[in-house]
Amino acid sequence: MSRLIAISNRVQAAQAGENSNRGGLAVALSAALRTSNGIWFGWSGEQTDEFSGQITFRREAGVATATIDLEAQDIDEYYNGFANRTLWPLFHYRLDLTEIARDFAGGYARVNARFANTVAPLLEPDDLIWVHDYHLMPLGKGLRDRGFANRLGFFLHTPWPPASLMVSLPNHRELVASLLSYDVIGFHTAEWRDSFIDYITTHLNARIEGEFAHLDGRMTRLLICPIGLDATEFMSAQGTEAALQAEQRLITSAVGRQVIVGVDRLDYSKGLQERFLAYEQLLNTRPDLREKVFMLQIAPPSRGDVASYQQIRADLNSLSGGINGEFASIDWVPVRYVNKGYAREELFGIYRASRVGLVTPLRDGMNLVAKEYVAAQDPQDPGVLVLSRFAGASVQLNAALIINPHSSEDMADAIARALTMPLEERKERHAAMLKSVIEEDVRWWSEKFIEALSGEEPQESRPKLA
Ligand code: GDG
Repeated sequence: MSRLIAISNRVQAAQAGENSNRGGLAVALSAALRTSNGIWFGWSGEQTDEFSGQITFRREAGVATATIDLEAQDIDEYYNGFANRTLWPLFHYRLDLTEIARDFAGGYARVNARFANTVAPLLEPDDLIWVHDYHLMPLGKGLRDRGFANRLGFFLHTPWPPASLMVSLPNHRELVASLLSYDVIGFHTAEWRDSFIDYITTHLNARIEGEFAHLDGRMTRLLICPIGLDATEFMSAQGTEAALQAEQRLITSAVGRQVIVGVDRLDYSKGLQERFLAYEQLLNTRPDLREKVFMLQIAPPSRGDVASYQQIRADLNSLSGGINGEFASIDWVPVRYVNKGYAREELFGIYRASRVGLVTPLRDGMNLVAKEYVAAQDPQDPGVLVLSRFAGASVQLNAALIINPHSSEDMADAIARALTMPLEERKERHAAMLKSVIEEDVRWWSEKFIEALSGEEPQESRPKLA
């Protein structure tokens, strides 16, 4: 059996059942790495005065990890720069927030080369190499240039933007062409894959045959592989002390009011302002609902070094304050806005106590919160998921109330409908979604990708011999 080498910006090995902030991805990858005796390689999150290429080897949660430290300039230009100020906004259709700077592009190329140089001595010829996310797009080509003929795979956790946006990146051709050095590229949905195909056929003259893209004699499989939740692990929170306590605390404090919940990293892609405005619209147009509901928004800050994230934080402070100032009474606060994170078991209890789950991103590769909300519901009395059509999750979770987050009216109507939905309809919608969350879980996802990475080709789309 080949070893799996996972490479991502940050390394976060995790134990199944471990009650940490680490997401399903960490748990699934850790499981796959343990089975294959693999290694997880990436940045430690630490800063060093001068990059030395020195690797720190550890065993965390039974997984071999290999990490490097980066210089302040690397962190500025590669991580806070090209990854978070150029690619993230661009890939989430926010050209207005996309910052183009040569320093950023230079830092990105330098750090990707540093990754390639330092990981190279660890690789054996039949290792399967799985690179994650937009931080490391050129890494596959970097390894090919250094003579590696291994099977190389890349998974994109974000959307792939339309070609008309992609071309605003000065080095777009070189960057996207480098992706075709991989043997497999995975996307959450057909929409993101089709957008990629549109770019590579229009701007690189690549040829598509079945599931494969051909360019310069190389062949890359374009795989639709939606990430799932570690449903078993997440659902095992049920009945734990932490989950029950969080659930009870929320129910008791609600004094009979229905809870509308949102849980998101504080990020402009998550549509938080639009959500607050829709809730305000609901309170304005449905006075009968005032004092009967409240919205709990949990939003742990992220990427606080980037100005656009500081801006959204300020905007949300002001929006939530405005709504509370306008509508609150001596014993009712319409918005409970919390800028801190909770343990996963507590989140389970919070979701379970909430009648409505609001997941309203303007663009999201997948969105695991939507799946967590479904997994945490009581199947005999489930809450209702209100889900943006612009989240990748809306493909599998199409039994949610699907909304357009740009329309406050649409969103406010859906919240009102969710609050009064009859039990039978709630159960039916929930059962359909739970089936997908359980069957297409994170193990299903990693196995599907690793199978493709191992070179097993789909019968129906095997390329015809020329
Ligand atoms: C990227 C893509 C794609 C949030 N608050 C707390 C907390 N969280 C956890 C959630 C969830 C995770 O963070 C967020 O995952 P998402 O999928 O919603 O979003 P991104 O972070 O943007 O992830 C996304 C994902 O990659 C995987 O491919 O789905 O589209 O953007 O698990 O629960 N966790 C804890 N406390 C919190 O307060 N413990």
